[in-house]
Amino acid sequence: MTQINVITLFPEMIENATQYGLLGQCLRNQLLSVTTLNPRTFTSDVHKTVDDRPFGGGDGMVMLAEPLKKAVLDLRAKDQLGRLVYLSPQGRAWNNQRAEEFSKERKITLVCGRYGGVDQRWINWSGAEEVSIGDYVLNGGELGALVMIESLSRFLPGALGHDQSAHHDSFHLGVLEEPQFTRPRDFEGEVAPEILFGGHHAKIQDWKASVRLLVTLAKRPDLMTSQVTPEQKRKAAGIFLLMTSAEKAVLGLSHLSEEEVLKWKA
Ligand code: 6GU
Repeated sequence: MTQINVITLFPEMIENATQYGLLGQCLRNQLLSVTTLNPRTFTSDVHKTVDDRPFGGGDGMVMLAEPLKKAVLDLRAKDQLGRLVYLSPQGRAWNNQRAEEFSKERKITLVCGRYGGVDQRWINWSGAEEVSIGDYVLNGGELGALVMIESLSRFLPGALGHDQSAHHDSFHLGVLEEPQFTRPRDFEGEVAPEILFGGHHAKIQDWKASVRLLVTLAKRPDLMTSQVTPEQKRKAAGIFLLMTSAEKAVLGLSHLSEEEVLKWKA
């Protein structure tokens, strides 16, 4: 079982948001345990102060080092600390590969800042590694912690249904997933791709692999990795060149030019 501790001034944000869907199932099935600690419970003054004005002035408040230090020491004393992370926009970027790496840890502690961040000396003292979930500013680390927890939970053995695996997900293979279709066959005049109804399992799998490459080329060419072989590219190009404009449209490939795909034929 993976143990994740979250140090946060808003424990309900973590406790509530982890109850749903596959993540909620991971918790109920004890693949994962998430506990919260509130730095406010580690204060000693009557006002339970957790922040103060920044030295030298500036916007916002800064979280005090002491309550965060006490929270970390409390976990360490119980041998529950594990890999220590501070969530901030200054951190190293999170991605699916790091989610898989973190899923192998037995214990993780995520520290959420609020206000204008935490006293730098707490970061220095704790040796926490900093993680960012993207290039935008959040009001606190809680949503980042939830993103980390949910994305790493997908890599826990038994987290996803049988036959499913985070290793088949987008990003893991360096390509996006193919579009999905279900009933009805015709929706608002758009018809699901014919090949999906033919019952040729191997042909369908081949076609899907090509569509994934085409979708990646169309939407996220930056993701295209060298893992994709020239043979796979040639196959995908061949399929694209035979598609009708209705088929391209239903797959979201209308804006992919033949010119671009032809480079794969060379
Ligand atoms: Cl992980 N935390 C905070 N507070 N802001 C962020 C972030 C994390 N990632 C991007 N911005």
